[in-house]
Amino acid sequence: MAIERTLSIIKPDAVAKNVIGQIYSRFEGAGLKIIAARMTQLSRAEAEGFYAVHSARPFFKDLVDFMISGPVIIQVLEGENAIAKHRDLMGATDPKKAEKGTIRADFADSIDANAVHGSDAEETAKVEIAYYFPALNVYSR
Ligand code: RTP
Ligand code: MG
Repeated sequence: MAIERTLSIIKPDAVAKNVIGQIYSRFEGAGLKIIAARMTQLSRAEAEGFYAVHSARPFFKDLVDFMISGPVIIQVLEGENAIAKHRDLMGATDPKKAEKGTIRADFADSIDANAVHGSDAEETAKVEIAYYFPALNVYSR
């Protein structure tokens, strides 16, 4: 199986709930390595640019407002089949529909405040990693 990289964000609701460590433990428990990370408060322009693919959707403004409502932690995860593995750990977009034991089932409150983001395909992972880590200061071990 291929070693992949994927972009992960711990969203403002999960940072506010103080569950950063618990979420990191799930990544590590699944064999995903954190090879780059930073905590930041996104600007409106940064959040709009990141979610540009959703700019015509009715929930776009709420999504951007939510993403800039507090600090986030952004990381690059690396491992076998990392993109799909990470999405499995996250669970469905709507926490009400997320499988038991997933991050969103356990820590998210609503489809808007849903704890985490994860790249959904190889191409988007590449674009998203470059968006937040243009210099790619990653530390492969
Ligand atoms: P994400 O990009 O944040 O990892 O989430 P996702 O792939 O599971 O879902 P996506 O379809 O990419 O949507 C991005 C974020 O927009 C919000 N959303 N709201 N009200 C709605 O119908 C709706 N649909 C999506 C969610 O917060 C979702 O995480
Ligand atoms: Mg998405």
